[in-house]
Amino acid sequence: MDPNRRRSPRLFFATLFLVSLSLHLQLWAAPSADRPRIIVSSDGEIDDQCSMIRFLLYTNEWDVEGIVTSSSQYHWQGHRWAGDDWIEPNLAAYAEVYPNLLKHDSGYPSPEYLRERTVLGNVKAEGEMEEVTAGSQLIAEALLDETDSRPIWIQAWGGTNTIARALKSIEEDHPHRMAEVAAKCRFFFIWEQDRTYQDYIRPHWGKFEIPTIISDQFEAIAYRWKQVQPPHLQPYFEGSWMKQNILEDHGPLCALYAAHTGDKEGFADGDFRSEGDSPAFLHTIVNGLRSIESPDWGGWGGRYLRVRENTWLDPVPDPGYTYPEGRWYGSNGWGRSSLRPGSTSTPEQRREYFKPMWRWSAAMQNDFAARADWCVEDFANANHAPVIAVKGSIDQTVKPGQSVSLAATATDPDGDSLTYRWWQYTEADSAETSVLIESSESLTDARFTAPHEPGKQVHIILEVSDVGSPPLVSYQRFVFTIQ
Ligand SMILES: [Ca+2]
Ligand SMILES: [Ca+2]
Ligand SMILES: [Ca+2]
Repeated sequence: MDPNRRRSPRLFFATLFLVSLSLHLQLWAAPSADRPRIIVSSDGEIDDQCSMIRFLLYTNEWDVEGIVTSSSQYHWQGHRWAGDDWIEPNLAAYAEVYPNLLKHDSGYPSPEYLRERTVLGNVKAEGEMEEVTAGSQLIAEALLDETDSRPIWIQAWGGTNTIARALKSIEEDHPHRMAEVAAKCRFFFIWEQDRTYQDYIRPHWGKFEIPTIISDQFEAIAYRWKQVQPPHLQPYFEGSWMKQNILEDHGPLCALYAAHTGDKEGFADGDFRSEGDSPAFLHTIVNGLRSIESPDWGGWGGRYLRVRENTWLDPVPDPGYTYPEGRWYGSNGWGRSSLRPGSTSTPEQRREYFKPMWRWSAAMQNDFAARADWCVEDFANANHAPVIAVKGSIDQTVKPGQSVSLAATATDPDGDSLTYRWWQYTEADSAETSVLIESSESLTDARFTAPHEPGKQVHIILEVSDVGSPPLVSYQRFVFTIQ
């Protein structure tokens, strides 16, 4: 093994971090507008179909390199299969609402652009990775493209087999470029839904320590949301909210959303069904939480713990817990297991495990609702999130005991009045102390005293909320490193 490849995981995020930092060194610079590059691979399950609707409404946030259909342990061509062209109705509906979406953000990609990049990957069987497919070629070409060195967030909403095939082609055809390609890869997997990560990607590419998140806490917004979302957040997923905000009168794209229809016990007509795969892209939305800078910082896609090498899994709230050496998936993920009958997990443990997801549920659902409005309403009749600007740096070094001022400016594109809240993300930061934030609801006069914990970091989140309909939240994370 080349010792130079064994770097600390944080160094892998240094490039992203420096890009972000440089944008913030200018006075009054807006929060990072850097658009992440992403590739989606999906097995077309009904919850992928729900995730796809939300995904398309966020395509203004990224450079979408590709949308690839893949197989999984649950779905393959001919087996509980949505069809090779399952995305086509979504793209056709997107084309209908696209002119209206542009009224709200000119960054939405054209339907033609998305259609050119929507292809079939390895779909013939669970874990099939022998055949070179249009999907595997798309992934390989994006990774080999020497004109663009930016990282690519490659998401597996199903199996990792098409991604594995792409990497295998690169290993076979361009072995001398493996390190360079690996440096561009960022993985976000929703479970390991076949064996190809363990059987091929880890043995052949593990030495490059590709930043890899494998999520199980996605269950918070998957089929079992009623077991996971706290009572006060359940209304955001119930039929009355879904019908009013998404399903009805929001155009042809949202009309395709496959919510419950009332034929399943325990779920009402219009109830949220499942978007187990959405955390894979929620993680990459540049909303000021800066989640892509490190998986343990947390954001709309959850928060993760470095378990081995550069692989990040869900933090399990049990000090005696041992993570499996192999796959992290439906059979052994802690959260999935905790929801099975007979589990010895406590309600408190389950609440803590899924909190990195559900703590954002209200804001995330309202943001979805605003974008549903964007499909049908003019700018003046829809809501848009506040915009936060920061004077100085969002990363500061402070002295122990120092009184630290917190200040920003905020505007609202709709002229809405705004409220402010500064809070410490204690689970995400390395400081042990819970700091007291004085005037925590003031945009410009908040402050806290840096704890006596040299070398540790305090993460402070500024939340700016508007009073629009639906109400929207913008964020800015500040990181204070104690000398
Ligand atoms: Ca899926
Ligand atoms: Ca607004
Ligand atoms: Ca802490």
